[in-house]
Amino acid sequence: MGSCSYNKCSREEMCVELNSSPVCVKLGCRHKQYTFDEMTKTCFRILTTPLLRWRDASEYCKQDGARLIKLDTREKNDLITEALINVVVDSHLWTGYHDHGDLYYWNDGSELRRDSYKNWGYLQPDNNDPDCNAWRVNCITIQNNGKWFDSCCNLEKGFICEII
Ligand SMILES: [Ca+2]
Repeated sequence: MGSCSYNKCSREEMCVELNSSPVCVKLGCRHKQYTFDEMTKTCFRILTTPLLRWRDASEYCKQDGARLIKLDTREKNDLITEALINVVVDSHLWTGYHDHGDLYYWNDGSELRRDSYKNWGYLQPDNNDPDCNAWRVNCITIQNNGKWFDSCCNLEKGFICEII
């Protein structure tokens, strides 16, 4: 027997006690422009307008009470890849991922470690971006095939936010 005082519901769920047992009831995302995925417990929003630089995209997400997405599991990357099929876009979208020196970080400050999930595109990261002068190729995009690329942070692109 348990109670809602010790519930393990996610932030998108509410705990109710049913016959003295805690049950998680799905609430959906608290921002209606976001889509909730049950399996990965992800609330995400794909934006193809406005096109923004990485830093501005990050700020845009914050206005939603969100952040640029952290693609830290295969399931989550697959979820977004599938969602991108329905988006008419052949360019790359910003993720919440950037580098600092030789290290890569998510925008929550956590480091991408050797054993972290990764889905780099062919020969990526190559510290190169054909669309700009290659001196700030430090922000990571996801293409609609799910592969990651390091790109110039100052290019204006679509992006993906998530509420955590
Ligand atoms: Ca690259």
